[in-house]
Amino acid sequence: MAGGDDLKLLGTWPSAFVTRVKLALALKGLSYEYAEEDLASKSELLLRSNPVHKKIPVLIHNGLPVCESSLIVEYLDQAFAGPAILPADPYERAIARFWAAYADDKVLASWATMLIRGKTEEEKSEGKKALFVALETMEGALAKCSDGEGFFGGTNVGLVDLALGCQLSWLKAAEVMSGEEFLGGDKTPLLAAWAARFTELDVAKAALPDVDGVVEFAKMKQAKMAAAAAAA
Ligand SMILES: N[C@@H](CCC(=O)N[C@@H](CS)C(=O)NCC(=O)O)C(=O)O
Repeated sequence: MAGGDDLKLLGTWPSAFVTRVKLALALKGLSYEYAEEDLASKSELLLRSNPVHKKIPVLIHNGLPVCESSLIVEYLDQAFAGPAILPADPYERAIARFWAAYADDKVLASWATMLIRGKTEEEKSEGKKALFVALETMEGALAKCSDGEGFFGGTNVGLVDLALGCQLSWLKAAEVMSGEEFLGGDKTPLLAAWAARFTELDVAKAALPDVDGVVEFAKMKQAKMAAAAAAA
């Protein structure tokens, strides 16, 4: 880390958004202090650092807070040396941002609906269907972006790899909980190989949450939602 740089990350362990930032920090070889937040009782530091959304992750760099996981990743890429996360070429940069946003808006939103946000069985089932569609679309994006290399960023892990890679424990948990295969089969063979490759990276081993832990967390969220619905 550059001399005198003080980095602190506010997060929660299961959050894919936090995992994305942890991956970027690991990729850049940066050491940082990590503070686990209790979202039921947010710390003064979190409320002061992200007064608008009051959400994690927040990265605090030398006392200055940066909010929103994708913006934090871009900030880290610009503020620190190390492997580039965004492409240098403006057009490729725009394409990478497009697919990273798609990974959030379609992939993440779909498994979240299926596992923790969907209120009815119908909503959950719609989430599952949308997840298959979104992953098939990402399969096409991988074929185009990787140019025959191993990652969305080509030979290197880039913005889209982080955006989808941070979701891998949740996608595995979705497979465990539903008995469906989301990554693999004849629809997403490239994506399945990419996921295996990504999971083997040291940065992924250091940052991805434990799948069993995520399954337990999702079940706990589902039980809470069911109890709230029964009480309503
Ligand atoms: N768009 C945000 C989403 C962050 C987010 O949704 N964080 C959730 C946890 S995964 C949170 O802090 N929720 C607390 C709340 O909504 O009060 C990002 O990319 O950082």
